[in-house]
Amino acid sequence: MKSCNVLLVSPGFPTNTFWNLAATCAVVGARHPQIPLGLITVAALLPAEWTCRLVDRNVARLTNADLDWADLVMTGGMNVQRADCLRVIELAQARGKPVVVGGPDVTSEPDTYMHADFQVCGEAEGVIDSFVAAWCDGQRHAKFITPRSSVDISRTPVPRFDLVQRRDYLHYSVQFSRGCPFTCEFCDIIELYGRVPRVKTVAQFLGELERLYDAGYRGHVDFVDDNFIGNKKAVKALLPALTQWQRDRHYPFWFTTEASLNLADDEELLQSMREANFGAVFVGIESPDAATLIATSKKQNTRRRIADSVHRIHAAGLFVLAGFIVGFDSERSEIASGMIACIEDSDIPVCTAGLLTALPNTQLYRRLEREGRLFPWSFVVDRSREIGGDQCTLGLNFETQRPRRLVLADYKQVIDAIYRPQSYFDRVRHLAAKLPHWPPHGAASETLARWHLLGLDDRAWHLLVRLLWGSVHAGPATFLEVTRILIWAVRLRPELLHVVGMLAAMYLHLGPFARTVSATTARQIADIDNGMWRSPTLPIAPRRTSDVAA
Ligand code: B12
Ligand code: SF4
Repeated sequence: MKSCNVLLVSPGFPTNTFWNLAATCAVVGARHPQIPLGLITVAALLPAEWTCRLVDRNVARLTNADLDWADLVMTGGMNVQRADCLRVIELAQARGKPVVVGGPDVTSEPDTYMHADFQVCGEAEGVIDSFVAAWCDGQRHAKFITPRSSVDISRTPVPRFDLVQRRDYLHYSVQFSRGCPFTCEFCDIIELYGRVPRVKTVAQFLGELERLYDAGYRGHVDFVDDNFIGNKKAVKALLPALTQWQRDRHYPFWFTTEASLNLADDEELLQSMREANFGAVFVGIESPDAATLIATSKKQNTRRRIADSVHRIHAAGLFVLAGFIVGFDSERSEIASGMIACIEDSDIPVCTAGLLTALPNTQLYRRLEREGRLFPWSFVVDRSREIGGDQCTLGLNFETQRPRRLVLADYKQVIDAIYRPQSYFDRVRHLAAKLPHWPPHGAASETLARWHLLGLDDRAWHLLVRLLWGSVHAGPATFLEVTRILIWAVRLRPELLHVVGMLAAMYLHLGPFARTVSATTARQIADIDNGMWRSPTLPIAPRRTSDVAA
């Protein structure tokens, strides 16, 4: 096979988003939180004779020299990367380079990317061989579609971790499964990756970790699974092997992941995760209101007191990060106070509280379209060009059931309350008072035992100074709280200094970000008050035959 120079370009994310974590990255000297796992997985699928290079626009510039080197440019990502992805296509084509675009955004909205030379919709494993054959045959325009859930990921090769520069990122990511069995109305994951979680084999997955280990990496690894416990049987088979693998190597990694709240019901599973050195889990709680959870088909979060479930996860040694959403149809006026109370009772410091966004390719989107309440997607895209942002500032892309002003005011109340420095650090303190030793095993804990003796190693001193310096920049209230929490941890829970320092570092981004969200929301409220707001509602979509039949 002829060789081919492939330039993989990860498009930039907007900077003013919840997950950008810029100030947190600055503390540890990284430039971006996560590696572009999708693109480096695609790279691993390409023929061995082809040469791949990666430019992640979140950490490096894309130069003309990069483009001139390439025979082919491959790019793509998620919806918030769209503006930059379109720019990458333009830049590459301007230098005469054909572009292949793939990833979740093109899969959800292929029409936006019509002018790319090749489109790949769905998971690349399903069509990459057809693409390579077409390319080698001299074709220069084509669209490839992988049917949903058709890919057997137990055949996915180890991602090309070697293409990323370790120092640029907060941590590495891996993926054990794709898909989630639940049916949440607003969720696009089940539309993109299906409802039957597919998993890698244990040997295959440990092989991926081995690759990171052999490359000398130690520390945080995030499982980017849609719902880590979506296939409990497979996870229960993985965890003992993972624990043994970790033990044999003296726990080189600690893990985070995403899982549904019913994780709290399975004590054995929680213990196995702790044994394997999981330290945190992101949970979509969405709303404290049971009627809302039922209406949005998130029934797994009902039939329980949310705070009790979260405390059970904390007691097992994993701290919870959570997603909350304001703007559901069934919400009532008490939503703000209920959500604030739920967050405070649960001691969850890091909450992505966002405005409900109807993402294309979801049940919610289709329902709102049928009901004639959906705004054209350009509403989100145009505003994202103006203010960047994510679901915190760009949500509510539909006619809300309650007056829009009230929904925005409730949202602002939540953001203002939970991200006040004192409120955030009180939650950190309450959480830390309950967490057992963290992370459960391994090198990180040993480092922190040295903190206890104040025999800090160079790296720990360096991080401490940068954290304090960053908190000075975030304002006197933040500096005071960061200092207080560090002193508290050193005196009372030195073995938790790592997690406390990490949560403090996250606040350096989240505190100022919350203030930006609050100001943007206040402007939206003022626009409504001043009569400047007009809903760009679409005409009611014609009913489809399938809807009539149903
Ligand atoms: C980890 C993750 C994140 C991380 C960051 C990831 C990163 N790269 O920086 C965090 C937590 C920060 C995040 C945040 C958000 N995320 Co996110 N995230 C994910 C998640 C769970 C895993 C991503 C991943 O690594 N997957 C593993 C790789 C192997 O899969 P993949 O990327 O799909 O790649 C495959 C194919 O898509 C394709 N492919 C991908 N790229 C390309 C390129 C080419 C050229 C080709 C041919 C093929 C191809 O082939 C790959 C192999 O099959 C996905 C869900 C998922 N299952 O992917 C959501 C997902 C990507 N996120 C999504 C969204 C909406 C967001 C948010 C906007 C809102 C939110 N959910 O919080 C924010 C915005 C972030 C910001 N900074 O503004 C949506 C995107 C929807 C869309 N249509 O674009 C997804 C699909 C699901 C979801 N709702 O969360 N996210
Ligand atoms: S539990 Fe999470 S991933 Fe699963 S359907 Fe609901 S929102 Fe989507």
